[in-house]
Amino acid sequence: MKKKNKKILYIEDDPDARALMADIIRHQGYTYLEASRGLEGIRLAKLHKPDLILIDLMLPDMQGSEVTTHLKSLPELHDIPIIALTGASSQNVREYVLTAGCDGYISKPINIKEFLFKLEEFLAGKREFVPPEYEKEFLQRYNVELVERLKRKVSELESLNKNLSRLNADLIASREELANYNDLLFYLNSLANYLRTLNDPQRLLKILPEQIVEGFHLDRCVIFRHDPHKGVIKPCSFFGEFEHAPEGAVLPFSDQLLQLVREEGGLLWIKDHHQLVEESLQDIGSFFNTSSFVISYLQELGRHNVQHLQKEETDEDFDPGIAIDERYVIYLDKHTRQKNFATYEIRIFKSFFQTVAIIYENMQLFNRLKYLYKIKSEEAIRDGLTNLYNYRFFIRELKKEVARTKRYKTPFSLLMIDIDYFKEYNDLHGHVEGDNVLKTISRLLELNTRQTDVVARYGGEEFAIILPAITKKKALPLAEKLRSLVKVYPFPDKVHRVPCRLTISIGIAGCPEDSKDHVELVRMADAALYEAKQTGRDKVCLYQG
Ligand code: GH3
Ligand code: MG
Ligand code: MG
Repeated sequence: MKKKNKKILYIEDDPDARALMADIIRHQGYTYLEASRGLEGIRLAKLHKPDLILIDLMLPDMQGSEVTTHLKSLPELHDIPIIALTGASSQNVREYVLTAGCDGYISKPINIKEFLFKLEEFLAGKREFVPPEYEKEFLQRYNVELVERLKRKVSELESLNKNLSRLNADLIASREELANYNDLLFYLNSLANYLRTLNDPQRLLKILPEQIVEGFHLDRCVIFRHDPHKGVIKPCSFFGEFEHAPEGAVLPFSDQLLQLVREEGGLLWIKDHHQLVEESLQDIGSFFNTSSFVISYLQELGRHNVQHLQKEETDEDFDPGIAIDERYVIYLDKHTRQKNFATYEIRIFKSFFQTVAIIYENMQLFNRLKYLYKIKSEEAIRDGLTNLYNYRFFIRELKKEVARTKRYKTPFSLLMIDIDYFKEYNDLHGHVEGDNVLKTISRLLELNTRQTDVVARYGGEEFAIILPAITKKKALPLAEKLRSLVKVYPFPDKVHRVPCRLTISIGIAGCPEDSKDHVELVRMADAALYEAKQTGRDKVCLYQG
């Protein structure tokens, strides 16, 4: 092997000595490596695997002998010759370096010629003679080192193993948690779907506590109605085991507590008594005999969603106040099970209650819409003054009746009614009194006909009545009855201070007798009415074709 391929590592803390050695060794064509500390020397030896190591006995961090013993204990470096550079050549030093595992030593100060000669010898494989007793001692040191290393390895492995078992336990726990989480999510989803099918908000609040307690494995759930003016909450629905019956309980709920809940986004989780800083919270905790519970404010959770909506989708006139007008507080705990909530459960509750808030809001809006729709559709078919059916509805019903007659051959009659000399009454008593007469006559007509008859205000002081399943002939006595009822009715007469008498005239046409066309029928009943007017009023006339 060529010299220049040989690597020599020098471990020495004295920079001058290193500089000198660098010169000598490089000059000979060897590759020179150097370290100023023991640990650095070990690192370089492992990294470069030199052909020979020169070591000083006194190093700042370790003894040269310790470095040597360590290097010799590593199988991959075991065969590298290590030569100690000693300041003295006494027997003690010689014994010292050889028992440390050195393969030889060179005394300092060095004689370059002699040094190079020895270097060549050591590189060529020569080793200092080690007396058996030294070797025995070295082997003992070496064994001690080995045992130490083994111990260290074992303890490293042990701690690694401990970490692994901890990791494994964590994994099992998170697997269980994940399974629970999954179960809860599944339950939550089906419960939310079920709640969506209800359309009564009060029913939703009534069944919610039981569903929550059973599904989420809790002890108790109470829904309170919040009265912000009095600063109290009162139970309106609950389920679970209670030490004090919640009915009739009135618990405080201060503005500060509401603020706390608001800051937490609508759901406050009290983990232990340290958190019971607020007086209302202390009272709630002592009522339920627990210091670990959850309070959720339905309106806050709902508002949270509405605000979100408001920003993105609605105009400025949108009033989130209409969403939930009742304020509800949901309380839950699992105190008697001696268990605390897990963070994932709280997250699930929050998203669940948000869903409940949305469902609750939607139900309220839906019911309001239904109510408005009912009012509006009634309004659309009723006359504003008399509350009788209006002209539009009358025509629709008339068409239907005509169609029914055509199909089932069932007859019906149509009455056209007009108040006699109503203009005079109006002129004498004024429009307000005239309106009252219209209302009174409307009631008389309504009360004295059947539920299935359609009594409508045709316009002005004219009325129309559809009498299903009644022939023209049978309609006559009924019309006569209506006429006489009006005739005897004492309408107010403020001018003469005596009851005023008013009369009506009625014209009757029959379907299918007179016509099977609704426009024709109206015209015919009108013609009969005209005849009644012409022949003296306060009369009933049948259409005569
Ligand atoms: P006739 O016996 O020929 O029917 O005489 P009349 O005065 O009843 O008939 P006319 O058609 O001349 O007048 C109808 C009057 O009904 C005119 C109007 O003052 C009155 N009228 C119509 N609609 C209303 C209403 O909604 N309120 C009031 N107060 N009066 C009404
Ligand atoms: Mg009239
Ligand atoms: Mg008229």
